Amino acid sequence: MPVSFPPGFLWGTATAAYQIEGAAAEGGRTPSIWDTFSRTPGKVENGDTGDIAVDHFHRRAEDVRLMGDLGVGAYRFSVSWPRVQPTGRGPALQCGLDFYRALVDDLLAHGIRPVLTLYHWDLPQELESAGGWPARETAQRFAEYAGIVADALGDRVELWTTLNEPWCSAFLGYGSGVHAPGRTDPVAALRAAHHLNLGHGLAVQALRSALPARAQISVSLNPSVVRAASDAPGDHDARRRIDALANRIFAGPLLKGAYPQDLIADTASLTDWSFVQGSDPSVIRQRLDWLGLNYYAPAVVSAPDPDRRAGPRRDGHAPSDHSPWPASEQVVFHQPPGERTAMGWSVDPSGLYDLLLHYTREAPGLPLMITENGAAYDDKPAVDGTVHDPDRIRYLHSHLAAVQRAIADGADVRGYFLWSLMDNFEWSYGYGKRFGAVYVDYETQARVPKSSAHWYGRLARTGELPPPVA
Ligand code: IFM
Repeated sequence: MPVSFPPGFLWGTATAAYQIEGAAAEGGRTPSIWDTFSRTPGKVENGDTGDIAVDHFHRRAEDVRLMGDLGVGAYRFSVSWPRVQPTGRGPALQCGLDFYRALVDDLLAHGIRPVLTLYHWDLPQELESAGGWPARETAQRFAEYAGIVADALGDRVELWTTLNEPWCSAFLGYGSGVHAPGRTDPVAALRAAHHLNLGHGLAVQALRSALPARAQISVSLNPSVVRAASDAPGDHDARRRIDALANRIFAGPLLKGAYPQDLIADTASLTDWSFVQGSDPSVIRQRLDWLGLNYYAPAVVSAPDPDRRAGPRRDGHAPSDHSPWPASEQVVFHQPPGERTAMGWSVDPSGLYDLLLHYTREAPGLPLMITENGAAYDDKPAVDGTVHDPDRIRYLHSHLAAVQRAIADGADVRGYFLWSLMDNFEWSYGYGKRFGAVYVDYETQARVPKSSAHWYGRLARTGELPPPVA
């Protein structure tokens, strides 16, 4: 029997600044690495950029009203670092902070709890030019920025998350190069992972000293649920290697205060890890109030294939000649049979169940929040203008049923955030992939709630999982 979701469970939607805001040059905002990357020919499909995106910067009030009408109880958004601290150092830009204050005030007026992400991939370009995440200094800069945002919004935001999906920042940004800044250097990727971890730890310290005691602080990871293709020892070892690079490189220092020994051994031909300095592990391991987990699909791997020339890439991420897996480039990734989304990602809710139970064991007593889950489909308006997305409803229903099973089996899950509130800029895929519960007509910027938005709103209002039909 499915259990009910616990009282107080947060039903939210999620977005990120660069994917929705637009207004790229307004109010003193300077370019982030994603502005530079997306304006570089060939980096993003169709030459799309976030210059206008879905114009949320100007349509903030309308978008909050939309969420209010749907009945969601929480909204996870990110702050654009170059909008509030253009060069990534020094004083804040008040008009940037004013935008987020107004957003939070609108949310609170509609009874929607704001959940603030400090970093969803838009590093100020000036900091990248000074070395980016492979440089230690960037971690210090991130902590300074965290303090600025905390001072400005700490009186009205209770739920905070430092980084979103640091794996993508490090390994897609500096390894395979399919994300900004587009570098393809495996050692830079490992250094970036460490400095993201360090930046998280320093930022938590800055937040704790600036925020009231009621503030709750977290980080949002995108752990890979990695499965071995068979019981062969080589496939199990491939699983271990990818698990270390995808998951334990973050969970190890964040939750246990140490990098896994097998990760250090696997990458020894590339680096001696001397960029990890004396007290870094204890700085990284800060007390968290909850852990954010983003889940889309599992990965299936088998033993390295020495004949592979180009490195294998993570399923669903844009193709690259460079692997995001330092020293494990030849591990083979498989596409399991069965249903897929428009990203080519398999639909497998059992992965979400496994993830929640895994972190229940790994971090006993730490509440979990699903800070992203959702699916892209090729949604199109019908002649009457309505948008029906039964595949997305089925996806959401099956994944939420998996959450219920995980709760029944002991996972302390406190909330769920549908990715995404509305269609938006899907990174190197541009506007070609639609993840939204709300359809956006990119010509007119009109918003049309899809049938999944109404379905999800009903769930958010009642707390009861409706049948998987509109
Ligand atoms: O759109 C992204 C989001 O920015 C981070 N998590 C995955 C989503 C879908 O790819």
